[in-house]
Amino acid sequence: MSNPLRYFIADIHLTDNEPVITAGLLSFLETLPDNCELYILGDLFDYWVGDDVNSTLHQQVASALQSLSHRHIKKYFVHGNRDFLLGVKYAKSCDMTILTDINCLAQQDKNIVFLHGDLLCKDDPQYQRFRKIMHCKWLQKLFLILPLFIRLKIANKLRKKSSEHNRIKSEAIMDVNQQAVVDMMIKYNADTMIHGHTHKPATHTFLIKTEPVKRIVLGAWHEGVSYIKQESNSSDIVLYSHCFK
Ligand code: LP5
Ligand code: MN
Repeated sequence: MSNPLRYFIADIHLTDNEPVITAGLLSFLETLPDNCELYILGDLFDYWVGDDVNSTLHQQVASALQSLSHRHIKKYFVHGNRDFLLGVKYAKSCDMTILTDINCLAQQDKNIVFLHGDLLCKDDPQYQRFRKIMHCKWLQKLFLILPLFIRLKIANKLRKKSSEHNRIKSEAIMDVNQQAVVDMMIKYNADTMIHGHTHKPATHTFLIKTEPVKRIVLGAWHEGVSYIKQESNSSDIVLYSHCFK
C-alpha cells in the first residue's frame, strides 16, 4: 500500500523563554519537503491555557504551520498532557487537523498506532486519575471562561506541583507500562507504535505472539531536533535526532 512521506514530532515544549527551540522548530518546518504529512504528537507547547492567548509565539508558530499548506504539507495534531486545551480555533489558524488521542495509519496488513504516550503510563495511577479530571469537558469549559490571569496562575500551580511529584517518582513509574503497550498494539492490530511524552528517545523491538513489532519513542526538543520519518511507499520508519544548527 502506498503512503506519503510522513514526519512525526512531539514534545517540542515551545515557550517564550526558549527562543532557540522555537527557531529550531521553524527551521525544521522549512526543511520539510513538499507534499509530505506532519504529525505533531502533543506537547507542541509547554502549556496551553486557551486559544484566546494571542501571543507572538502562538502567531509565529501558526503562521509557519499555515504556510506549509502552500507546499501541500498536511498537518495533524494529537493533544499532549500540556496542551490538551489547544482548540479548533488555533488549529484552524495553523491549518492543522486535531486528531483523537489514539490513531492508526494503515500499512500492508498491520497498522501504525500513534499517540502522545501519557495514556501508556499505567504504573502511575495518580497521574491517570489526574488526567481523567483534567479531561472532564465541563471542567475544561469552566477553566476556559476564567480570566486569563487566573488560568495562568492555575497552570503555574499545576506545573509546580507536577515538577514536585516528578522529582520523587521513580523513572520506572514515569515510563510506559509494557503490558499497556502490548494491549494497545493488539487492539489496533499494529506492528508499529509511535509516541512521545517520556522523553526517552529509542526504538524498542520485541515480539507479540511471535511477530516482531516495534515501539519508537520520540525525544523532547530541549537540546535539539527529534523526529521520525517514514519514507513514501515504505514501511521503514526511522528515528532521527540532531542538535539545533
Ligand atoms: O508535564 P510533566 O512532564 O512535567 O509531567 C507529566 C504529568 N504532569 C502533568 C501536569 C502538567 O504538567 C500540567 C500542565 C498544565 C496545563 C495547562 C493548565 C490547564 C488546566 C485545565 C484545567 C481543566 O501532566 C505528571 C507525570 C509525568 O508527566 C510523567 O508521566 O508524572 O503527573 C503528575 O505530576 C500528576 C501528579 O501525580 C498528581 C498531580 C497533583 C496535582 C495537584 C493539584 C493541586 C493544585 C491545584 C491548583 C488549582
Ligand atoms: Mn507529555
